[in-house]
Amino acid sequence: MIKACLFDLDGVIVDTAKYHYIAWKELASEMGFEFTLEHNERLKGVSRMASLDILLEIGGVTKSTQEKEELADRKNEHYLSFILQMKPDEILPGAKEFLTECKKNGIATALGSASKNAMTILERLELTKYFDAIIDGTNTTKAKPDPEVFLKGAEALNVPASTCVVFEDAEAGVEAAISAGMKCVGIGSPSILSKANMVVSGLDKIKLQDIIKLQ
Ligand code: B16
Ligand code: MG
Repeated sequence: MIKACLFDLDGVIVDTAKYHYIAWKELASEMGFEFTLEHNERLKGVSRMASLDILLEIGGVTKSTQEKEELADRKNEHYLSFILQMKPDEILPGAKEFLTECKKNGIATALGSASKNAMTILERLELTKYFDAIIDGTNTTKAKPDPEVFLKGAEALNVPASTCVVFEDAEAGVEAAISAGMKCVGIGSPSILSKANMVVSGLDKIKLQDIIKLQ
């Protein structure tokens, strides 16, 4: 029986990818190269420092560890200037309703995000109270596709991994869910998320009853 739903943040609950994109693009421009929307796809679900490594590889640029830390901090300050302006109307369609359905039906909920800004984002969206556990970039050490973030979520909710369903928009996140021994609903394109048990375009396209069938 399904006992818990674990949600990725960016791409499932809210579209912060557009803000990450503007901030990374600005950094690339300062270093003298172009960063495109296609490049941005490679950064979805990837941690901040791993994203910076990909950005530097795209630009063919080498930096010292200290320079990389400064660049990551600068990118985050720019990103935060957008995040701090966010309002609850930026919650993706169906997300709040799905979380409410979970609560009504006694299904536990956890956030499983790579972001170190997850708490700030949830607060801006007024969604913190909908999650029984929050696992994010501040309390994980291994990036998706490692299952750590979701296994920690199941542990915090005190439920077996086999009773959890993960909602993910990134391929690495789907792989993390499957390695954790959980079911996975992909949010996005079926061709990219082919390893998920089912794929929908958004949380507004799925009902809690649909995921019970995944068992
Ligand atoms: P931060 P998710 C991920 O969030 C984003 O998809 C990814 O683009 C970002 O680099 C990562 O968080 C780290 O974010 O810089 O805020 O720590 O999809 O795992 O919710
Ligand atoms: Mg995501």
